[in-house]
Amino acid sequence: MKRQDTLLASIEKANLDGILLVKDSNIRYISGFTGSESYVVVSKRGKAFITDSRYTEQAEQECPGFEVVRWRSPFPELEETIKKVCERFGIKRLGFEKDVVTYERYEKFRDGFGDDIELVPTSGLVEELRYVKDSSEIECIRKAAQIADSAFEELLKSIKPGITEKDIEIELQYLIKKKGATDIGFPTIVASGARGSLPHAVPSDRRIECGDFITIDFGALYNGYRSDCTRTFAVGRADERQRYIYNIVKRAQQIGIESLRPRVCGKEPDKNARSIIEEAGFGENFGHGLGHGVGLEIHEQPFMSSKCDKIIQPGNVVTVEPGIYIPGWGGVRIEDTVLVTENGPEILTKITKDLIVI
Ligand SMILES: [Mn+2]
Repeated sequence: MKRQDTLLASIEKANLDGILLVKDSNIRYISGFTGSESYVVVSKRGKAFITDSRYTEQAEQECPGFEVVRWRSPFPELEETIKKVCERFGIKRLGFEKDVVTYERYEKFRDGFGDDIELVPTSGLVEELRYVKDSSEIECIRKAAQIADSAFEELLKSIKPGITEKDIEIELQYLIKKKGATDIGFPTIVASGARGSLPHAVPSDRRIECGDFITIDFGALYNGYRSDCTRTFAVGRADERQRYIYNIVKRAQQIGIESLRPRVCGKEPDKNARSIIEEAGFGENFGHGLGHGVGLEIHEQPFMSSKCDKIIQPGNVVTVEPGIYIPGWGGVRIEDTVLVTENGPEILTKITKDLIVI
């Protein structure tokens, strides 16, 4: 209820009579609905959950306080259904999420609603509320992180020269689900040997060789919430250059985490971690931002790059994930999911960052 009340306050502040939500994660946050392809209208006068026959029963169970309105044959079409809801709730100025409503969908709404309802583009009204996690959300992320940690530790036992990156991906997915996750948190990245220079490598048929570095970026989904963790480790042995570069990234990651304190600007941790990598001469090999928020989505606010203007707050859950990527050689990335507390950062993904050699 508190979330809905806070949203109502934001709507009023934006001088709107109501808001139409179409983004699944925002709908879930506000209504509790775990499905997809549905629409929510929130206003002072009422709250409607608009969906078709696939989801009406589920919505009635999951969304107390919402009037469930069915559309699609034999019921009226979507535009007409939403229009009627707005008329009943006295909505003349209706906000919509401009970053997710396609132009085609906007045209259909505009033409279907006519002159009586003004469509007003909005940005981040619900995301702004999701930015600071409450204790129930933090517990879900914590649980997701625990499951993923445990799965990774078990996965290591089965990695040996000769198996492929895809074998690793499949085994990790199996372990994450077996240990109680709803699903994996996002498509797993497995990058071995020279492929390690690809920050977002899709697992391939490449076979693991002795002396490889392997980077695995993985997470679990638990009750709608995600964890995100990356480790780079060696198979059989690690040479001097591998250890040297690993330790630079490890140091940068540590500095990034230590910088993650309430009331600092989100660009600060990026700057501090990046300076370690730059001073070591690898600035050009670290092309992405330091990290991002994690929650109902795998990538959400705050996006911690050099351009971030968000202020870090207790209750933010973010990743810290510097990397060094060298074409032809490979790469290293180390990532944790970190909770910001009043007392400083708390690391939720707890796998060791001492170089693992299996
Ligand atoms: Mn990440």
